[in-house]
Amino acid sequence: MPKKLDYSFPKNFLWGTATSSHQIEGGTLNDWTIWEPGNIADNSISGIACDSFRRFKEDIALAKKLNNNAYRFSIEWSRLEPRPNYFDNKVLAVYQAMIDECLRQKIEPIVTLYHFTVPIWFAEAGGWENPAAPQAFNNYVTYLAHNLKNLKFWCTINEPGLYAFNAYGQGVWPPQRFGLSPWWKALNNLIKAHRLAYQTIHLTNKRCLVGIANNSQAFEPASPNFIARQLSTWSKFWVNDHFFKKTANCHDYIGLNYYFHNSIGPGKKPKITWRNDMGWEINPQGFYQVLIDAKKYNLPIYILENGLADAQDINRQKFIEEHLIMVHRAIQNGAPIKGYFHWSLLDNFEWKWGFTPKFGLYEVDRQSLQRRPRQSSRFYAKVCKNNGF
Ligand code: GCO
Repeated sequence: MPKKLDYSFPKNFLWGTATSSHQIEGGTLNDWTIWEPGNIADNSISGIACDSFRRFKEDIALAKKLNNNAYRFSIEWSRLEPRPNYFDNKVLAVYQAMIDECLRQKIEPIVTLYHFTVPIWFAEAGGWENPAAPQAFNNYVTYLAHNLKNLKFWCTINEPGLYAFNAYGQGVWPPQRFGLSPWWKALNNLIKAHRLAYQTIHLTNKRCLVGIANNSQAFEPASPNFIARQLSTWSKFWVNDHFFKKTANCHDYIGLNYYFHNSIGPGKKPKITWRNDMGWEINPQGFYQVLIDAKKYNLPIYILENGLADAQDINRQKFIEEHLIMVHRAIQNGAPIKGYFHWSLLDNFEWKWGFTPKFGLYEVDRQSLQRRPRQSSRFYAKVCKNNGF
């Protein structure tokens, strides 16, 4: 038995790590594959990534070494449905094998159906702006719901709001459609897509849990100024609550990813003292706010991502400790948090930043693709083993 823990977590708490298909699998052919050349700053396009589509057993074994009892990964829609309405059985068999391998290792698989990448045919037909998009997505979901019979935990869409903002609002991710109208259309179609998917999965699969992973952020007014307070409340609504509100009754759990804290509006911004390698502020206090606020939904809460880019592994252990203290505190204060997934299991393709940011508990050598545990992974493995620290 470990010595008495300072922070012990509820029984059956899920301790996991998270990844996504395009970021780790390698050899994917989707809207990002087409877009990357010429758009990725250091030209480290996704390419072979971590070759995880072939090495998934090795990677699930890494999760096992971390004493994870859960693992979140995603299915690459473009692989499974390379042409409209044509589903590749061989690809299905690989994803089924990933699920089975997790179950065999006593790891609960949590599977995301759409994590930022779409098939080329879908993108060419207008992507998420196309009014037919939710139905096209539902077709893919129907196929999965009929086939993945032993999957309990489904996450339909990763960060719909953030994706719509980056791809359409700001226009910095494919399809780079900048404007209010494309943004609004895409966002509303994602809302419809989740609602349909929720129903579809429940029709065939009675005991499943279905939700999304929302990019939930902390917002604070920069000053007590009226405008700052209004702007902060307004931003919080649009980023954290809008999607959940529009898809009310279509969530069996509240899935959220936490990375960002924002000081909003006019006023003197507090000096940021802790940042990750990408310059993003690290703010565990903000995590607490987000978690306590999610109590209002009266649903179990799963933290489906939280992590940092830290190539030297100087801050990762402290980051995990400080964030888990907030999770613990939120649980003590009534937030029904049931699981924590660290982003990420291994270094991977960080979207428009290429392979430079290192989010992994395991380091991946870009030449040999060999995985090596970072020091902080030993700490996380202990936390998972002891259900606390
Ligand atoms: C996101 C995604 C992940 C990222 C991670 C680190 O939040 O953008 O879910 O794909 O890699 O968040 O930025």
